[in-house]
Amino acid sequence: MADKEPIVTHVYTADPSAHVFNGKLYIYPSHDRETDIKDNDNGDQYDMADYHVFSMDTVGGPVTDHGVVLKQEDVPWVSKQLWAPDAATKNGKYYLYFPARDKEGIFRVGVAIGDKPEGPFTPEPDYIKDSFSIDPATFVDDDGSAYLFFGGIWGGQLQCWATGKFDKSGEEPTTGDALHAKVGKLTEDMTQFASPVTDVLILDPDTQKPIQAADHDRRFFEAAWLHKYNGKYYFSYSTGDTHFLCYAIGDSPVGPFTYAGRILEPVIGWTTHHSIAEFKGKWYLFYHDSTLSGGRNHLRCVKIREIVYDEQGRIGLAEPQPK
Ligand code: FUB
Repeated sequence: MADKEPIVTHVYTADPSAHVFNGKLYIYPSHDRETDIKDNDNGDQYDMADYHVFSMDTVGGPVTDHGVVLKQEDVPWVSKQLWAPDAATKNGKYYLYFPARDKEGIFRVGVAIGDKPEGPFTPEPDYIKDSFSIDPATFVDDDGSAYLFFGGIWGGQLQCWATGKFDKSGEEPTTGDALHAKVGKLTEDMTQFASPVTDVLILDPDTQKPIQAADHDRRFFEAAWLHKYNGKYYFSYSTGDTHFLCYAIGDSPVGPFTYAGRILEPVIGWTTHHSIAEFKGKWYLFYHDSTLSGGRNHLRCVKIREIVYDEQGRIGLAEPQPK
């Protein structure tokens, strides 16, 4: 089975967040770039400085690169590292959510606003109050309620917020409950949290207790994503150091979710990060690997695979993943 081709090869892309706006498929990825920074567990090599938006009318058809829609120097609070973004629409506006380090080196989440899905986007002057860590992912439910999921451990600093205040010596626990992703409801204008953020609980289907910290094959690491299928809410995520994309199913957008399985086995490159969306009656997994750069972790490329659901609502790949 041949591997999938990258959707574009003229730039490196990663962390694809896909949405259908006005009948067109839009992808909001990270824009990877060359750097001399050596790979480390802090992720310093992911030194991105701007975002492009891509769109297409059909999966597998031509892809339009809408160019740079937001750049680091235009965001007053940012010092570096524009990591995985996402986008949402409400009230006729489009919102680009993005994580970056503030001037003190602490990851925060910002929002930039535009009139069109392809941008450009004008950043709010400061980050979202009380935001922290990385990988924002939005979900707007059928009733118009909007949520922002986020969090990532190790370089993403989630472990530094165990007490509610930033502590740079914080470490991932080795026993007890795993660290949880976070979710907050957004205000009507989409620019702030409407209430304090809460934990995204992923329960073990056998014990109905939270997945444990030592369970690296199933615990949340980064790359939160929420989608809805057949009235159920699907929370999917990366397990990081074990390199799986997993998912859990719940009855509410804010959880709890019960662990349901793996979507994707490890890809070439250290990170794995995805989104899931329906387009023209089919469901797709948007993901990345490092094949375009010959395996360099920080130079990745976005790919697309069809997914299918079985009668129990379990996710499978439409075609098997090559070994
Ligand atoms: O692209 C930088 C970081 O790598 C993302 O924020 C993580 O999810 C991982 O893909």
